[in-house]
Amino acid sequence: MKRVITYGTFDLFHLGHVRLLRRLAALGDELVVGCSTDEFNKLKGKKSVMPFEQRLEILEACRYVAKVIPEREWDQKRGDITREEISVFGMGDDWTGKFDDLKDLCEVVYLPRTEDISTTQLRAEVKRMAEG
Ligand code: C2G
Repeated sequence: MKRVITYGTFDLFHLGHVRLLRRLAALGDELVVGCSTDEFNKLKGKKSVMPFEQRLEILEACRYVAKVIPEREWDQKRGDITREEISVFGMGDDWTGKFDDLKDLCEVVYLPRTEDISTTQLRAEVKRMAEG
């Protein structure tokens, strides 16, 4: 059983998230996602539109995701990889190089981001539409 893991906020779940999860899931048999808690997002300097519980439920409903765990801190990845028996750690390539320290535990891959879509862009678009 080849297991893959990734981490993120996944706010306003969109096509970029879907395409990343689909590609990561294709690298193994099961994909585990570490979903950033609201408290951890504060540490990341992020405030999500959707609270953790909603982002968690949406990820659990995604066909490419076998399991969702909370991401509470930067340093939990090594323990997660060991406990979940992970073979591949993957992220979008805006993180290229940032997690290479995990290479002693598992394969580390960075996949191209999906162009022209992001939570930030969606928020701005909704705001523009709401203002008419
Ligand atoms: N992503 C993507 N294409 C987009 C937008 C996002 O491939 N158009 C990817 C990002 O590269 C990331 C994942 O989707 O791998 C989740 O993105 P975010 O929710 O923005 O996650 P982030 O805030 O980068 O948190 O410990 C790692 C952090 O928790 C990552």
